Amino acid sequence: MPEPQPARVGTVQLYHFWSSVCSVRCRFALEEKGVRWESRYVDLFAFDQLTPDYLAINPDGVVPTLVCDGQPIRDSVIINEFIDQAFPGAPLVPADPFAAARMREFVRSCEQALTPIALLTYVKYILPKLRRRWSDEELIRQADRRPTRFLRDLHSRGIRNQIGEQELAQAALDLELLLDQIEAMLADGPWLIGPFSLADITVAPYMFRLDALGHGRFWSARQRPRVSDWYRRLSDRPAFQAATGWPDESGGGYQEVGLASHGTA
Ligand SMILES: N[C@@H](CCC(=O)N[C@@H](CS)C(=O)NCC(=O)O)C(=O)O
Repeated sequence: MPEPQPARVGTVQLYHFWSSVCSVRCRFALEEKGVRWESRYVDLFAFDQLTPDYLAINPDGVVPTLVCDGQPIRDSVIINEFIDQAFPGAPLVPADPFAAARMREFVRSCEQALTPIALLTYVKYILPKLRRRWSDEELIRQADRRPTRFLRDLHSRGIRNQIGEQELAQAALDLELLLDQIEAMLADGPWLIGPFSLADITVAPYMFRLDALGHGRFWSARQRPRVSDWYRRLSDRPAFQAATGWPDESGGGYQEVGLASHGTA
């Protein structure tokens, strides 16, 4: 039986936004596989994600979307599995089916952790950035246009200052539990599951985001030392640097609202 060949793919475009954790996740996978891709920048602070053209390829009005040979693929986790299967290069899913299953379990935990990440990010970064660009009336109007209930609710409550301290504290706690899980997983090896995989790639943008939001204190040589060491090795990878280093094309970056990545290790 001949070895299965990776699918033949021609043009690759990624619709993405510089700081979106789900976009970073896909840029990281593309860079790890050495895929040549073209950027289609979707400025979330200009509501590009809600234009008819973009909604035609992503009806949820979210980034990222990968368009490969003219076919859209949506959802960062699905996109990354596609990237791994469709392109040559080091595999990002463990060959052992048990390890692959554990990897997907962990990836699912990361998908669930998008809610606490989004809550913290919204209050500390997204809302302050949006308020520098738009009036509250306009933001309320745009919140109602979000196709998904989750984003409609997040933006509608956020703009009305209804995301309270207790909810944010719970979000931080949920993320600390994820970090505890990572600390435990790293007892078995240098990467989360077997060789470097989509498990490491999937959670990496959350680490970068937590660091940018000032939560780098969640890990250190004393607190969660294995997380600290793993994140240092993760951030040394050229693909991680390319993925997280995409510039804020409309300017300002995290610094605009008093935040910055401190490169905590
Ligand atoms: N499950 C989706 C979630 C995508 C998502 O929520 N993307 C956010 C940025 S990380 C977004 O586009 N938000 C648009 C908005 O807030 O209007 C995925 O993994 O791709």
